[in-house]
Amino acid sequence: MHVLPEQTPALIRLRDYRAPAWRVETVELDFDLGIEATELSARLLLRRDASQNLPLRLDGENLQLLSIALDGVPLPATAYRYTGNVLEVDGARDGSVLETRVRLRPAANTALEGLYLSGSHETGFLLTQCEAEGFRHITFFPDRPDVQSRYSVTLRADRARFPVLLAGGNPDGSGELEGGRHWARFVDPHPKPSYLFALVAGRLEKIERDYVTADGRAVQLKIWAEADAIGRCGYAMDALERSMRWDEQAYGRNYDLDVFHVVATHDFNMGAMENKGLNIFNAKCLLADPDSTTDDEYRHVEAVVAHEYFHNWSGNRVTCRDWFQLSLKEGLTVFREQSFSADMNSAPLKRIEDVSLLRRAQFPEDAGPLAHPVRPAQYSEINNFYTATVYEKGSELVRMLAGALGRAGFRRGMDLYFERNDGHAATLEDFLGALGDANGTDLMPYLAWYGQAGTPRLKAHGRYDAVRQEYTLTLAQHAPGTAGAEPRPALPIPVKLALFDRDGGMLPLHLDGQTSEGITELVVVLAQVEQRFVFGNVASSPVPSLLRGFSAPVILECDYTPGELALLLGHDVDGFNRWEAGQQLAARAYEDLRDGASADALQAWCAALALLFDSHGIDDALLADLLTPPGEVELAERETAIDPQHIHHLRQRLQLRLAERLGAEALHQRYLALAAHTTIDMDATSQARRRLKRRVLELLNLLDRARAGELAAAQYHDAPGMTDRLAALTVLLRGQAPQAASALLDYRTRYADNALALDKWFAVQAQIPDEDAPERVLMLERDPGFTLKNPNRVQALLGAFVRGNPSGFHRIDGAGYRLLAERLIALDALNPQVAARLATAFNGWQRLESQRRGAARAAIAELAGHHGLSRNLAEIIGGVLN
Ligand code: 0A1
Ligand code: ZN
Repeated sequence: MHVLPEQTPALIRLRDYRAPAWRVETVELDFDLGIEATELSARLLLRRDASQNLPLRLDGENLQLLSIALDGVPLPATAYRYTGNVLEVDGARDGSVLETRVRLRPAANTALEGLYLSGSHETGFLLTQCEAEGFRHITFFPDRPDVQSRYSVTLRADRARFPVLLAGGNPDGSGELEGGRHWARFVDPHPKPSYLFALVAGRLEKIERDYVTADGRAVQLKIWAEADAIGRCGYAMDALERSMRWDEQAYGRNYDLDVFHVVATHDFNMGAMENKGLNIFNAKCLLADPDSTTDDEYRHVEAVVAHEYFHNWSGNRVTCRDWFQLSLKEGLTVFREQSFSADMNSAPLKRIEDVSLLRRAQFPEDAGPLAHPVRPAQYSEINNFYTATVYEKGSELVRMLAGALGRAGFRRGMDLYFERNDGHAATLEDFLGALGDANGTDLMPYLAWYGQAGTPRLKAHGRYDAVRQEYTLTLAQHAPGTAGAEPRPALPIPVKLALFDRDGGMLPLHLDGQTSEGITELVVVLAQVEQRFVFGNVASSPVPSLLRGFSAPVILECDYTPGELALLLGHDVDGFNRWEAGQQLAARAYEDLRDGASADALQAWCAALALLFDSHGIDDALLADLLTPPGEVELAERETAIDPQHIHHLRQRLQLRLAERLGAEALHQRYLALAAHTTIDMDATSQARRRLKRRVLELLNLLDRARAGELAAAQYHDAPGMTDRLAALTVLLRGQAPQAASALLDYRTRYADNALALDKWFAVQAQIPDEDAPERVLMLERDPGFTLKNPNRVQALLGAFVRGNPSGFHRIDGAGYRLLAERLIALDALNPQVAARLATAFNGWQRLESQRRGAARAAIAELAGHHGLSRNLAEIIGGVLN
């Protein structure tokens, strides 16, 4: 039968949604596994929607069809048609059984979607990735999340080559076959969408733990990894157990199968995947040991383990009706993970980390041509919509809803959401409806947040009337990109606030004449374009602390003086807002340096931090963050014609001014004091010390390279773990220290066989912000450890260069742009998903100053003209060019 070439991709639109004409009640899959070729039979029990008179159409992506039968009768070629994407079958009825057999080529699958090989032919293992539309690369199926089916999966393979056979669901028998082969069966009692199907087969080791759920189910937790990695799975196991307990306590959610499998692979396009009962993790989000994992990475492992586990309810038991609702599971699950991590670690530090990520990744996305609503209205390639907007902004929207309902109200709402939608494919309306209904309130006004792109601006202006002892706060919202466009509805914007007197004390709040004794913090909701809030009994002109805890994902514009920001930086008891005041002040100090007009903010920033540096009353980790100005990407958001090299230099000067104010001697002494406590421990105090030690060393490195170089060289060699080692290496490289070369060489040799540690060796060099960055990347590409076939390695070198090194990537001659464009073509032929994600680094080129803009446009236009780009890359490049 003839396979037609792929057709021009059409746009899929939310408004075109139709319920499926055909569903699948049960699926029986039978795999004969092999690395070069795998064959599988699928038996689907079909259900027809009588109200739609449509022929049976199944998705199937370039499958080699070996046989096909309907209700036990082999079909003649005239009874079906296969275009290469869609299989149309004549004669199917409600209750029909369709049987197909196909052959797959796992070893040739470099896109890592569907069934593929991780590692080498000799020692690697087979696994699947089905979200979003990978199942159609495995078999013919209505591959959409609103088709939920019960799965029974049988795996057969050579026992020596594939001793471990896993699929989602509960184990349902295993045994020997002839010729050294064996089989195993898994049955999943919970109907699920096809994107949650998974299998794994190969030589893997495991660690196990018994777990009993709060509702009394005995569960075996098993984490699987290759032999050289199994020793690094213990931390993930602990994190899994903590996640399971937390979900029982915080949401009353229990695990619902007898086994929970987790598998680590080095070949994965994303962070991890929540397949029912068989989570698959990118090794970098699962493996952890002190020698190769930094503190930040430890926290990331804990967060991703929790995220995937939490999906079992927010995603699996209640799934999405269609991919436009992706944030229903992702935004909600990110929020659940953020709450968990805040409970496990320091809540303000977690908030700082999450808001930093939002600003670094999501705000620029939302401000450029790739901007899209949390619920997009259309897409060409769904894999391009696993974005910071859907995940991170989506989580902020859930946070606002949770804030509006309060802790108990949110829990009530979530209980109702799970109860109503268990086993169903839901929409964002179902979510808001359940939260509102459980609390007798209407949350539908928040739906507007899901439908519009762009970061809203919130203008705040305060006026104090000394005679009436009144403080009037005027809040106004402004939606971005609205010039000439239809006016958008006002969004509900919850603003958590407090008022401080000029000594840094919190004032009691009497809003609009209501007396609420003892209240010093409250939430006002701006529901109109502009609103005034009047506070009475205010004894002196206050300083407002607004959007505390970042209560809404907006850009706040408030006419603070540097002194007022310094006051908040010194006194705000909300750890997040204290940091935020410091960030605002640092950004103003940056502008002082850039414009040369005033030095008020610069002085205020340095003076406030010098006080905090000496005060000792503050957490080391928070102090480290306070001593760090906004990153280059965030600073660029404030510019009109962006010159990333200029921004880099200004930010360096800003930090130098801070370092000078603190003084080399004080920095050195602080470093020594912190270094005296060096341990390998993972408790919060030890992590906080390492974080501050790193920051202090970086600041000293700006002032006195020789001294910092000596300290860093010693720290590198004596480091008890990766956090200290990598920090020292970074300082040596940034300071161009004479000891840098030997440390790099030592690292390369020490970690030659540790892929995750080696990734950091590539990344740290790709991020050196000097003129030679593009040439350094070319040199590193020639290292035998580099390959375009491994997404983590691509991320480590090319990703770190284009995202983590703005001044290097944006070199004025356009060398960085050309390098990226060339690599994208090569990468696209191997792995379109990874290519498309990397290509988003071109986002925002329109706002570059003219010379760079021209060079970027030329590189992107040439790429756009390239023949045969994948749909993934074409959609991003097309979008970026607009
Ligand atoms: N649902 C996963 C993310 C994910 C999406 C697509 C993938 O395909 C390669 C893999 C993972 C999560 O949010 O964890
Ligand atoms: Zn997720």
